[in-house]
Amino acid sequence: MAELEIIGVARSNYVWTCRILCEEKAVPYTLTRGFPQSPEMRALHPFGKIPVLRHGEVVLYESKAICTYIDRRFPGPKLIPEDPLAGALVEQWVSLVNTTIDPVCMRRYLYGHVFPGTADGSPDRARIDAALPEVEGQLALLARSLEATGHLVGEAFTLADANLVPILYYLAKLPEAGAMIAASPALGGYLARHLARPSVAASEPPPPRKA
Ligand SMILES: N[C@@H](CCC(=O)N[C@@H](CS)C(=O)NCC(=O)O)C(=O)O
Repeated sequence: MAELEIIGVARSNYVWTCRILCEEKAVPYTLTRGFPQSPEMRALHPFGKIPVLRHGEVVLYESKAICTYIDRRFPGPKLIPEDPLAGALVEQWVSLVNTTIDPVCMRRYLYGHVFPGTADGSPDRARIDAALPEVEGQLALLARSLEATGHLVGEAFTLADANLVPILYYLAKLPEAGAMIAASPALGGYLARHLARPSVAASEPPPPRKA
């Protein structure tokens, strides 16, 4: 059978989600290094983004599409439930996180810390402070949604959780969002439990190298 490749870098939250899917379903895969906007990624993805999946003749981009392919193509636990409502709720959460929560919490807030673009490399306070009220509101929504079962959809781990956990992992490392997560038993407990999940632990990105 053709080798399945996830192309990107381990630190991308979207790459991590795809790797969690492979681990959950015990699909052998290779993580092939590909940097966003490199000539290699531009040849594979119309906007040069990561991740891209390659599996024989199949080349796919967009993490949601990649995860759907892995879920349907391989045996093992279903990460997108077949039940119509549960499946739709997974779609709902993946869409909401990717189109609304990631742009605020990752691209605006987290990037203000890790890719600030300031002259001395210090955090971009204006950008961070402008994003914080929305970050707080979004984390509160997630906390309320996780309170009942400890999962975004139903009682089991789904693609919705595989998509959210990498984002919370990175947010928890930052001072303001980290304090919000630590202060919320629903969010803090959810993150701790899921980081201990074998599929998540096995694919956790390596720590950044010290300069
Ligand atoms: N909607 C895309 C988002 C992918 C994405 O934004 N990936 C980031 C890395 S986490 C990236 O490639 N950024 C580089 C860029 O946008 O130029 C997906 O779900 O795959």
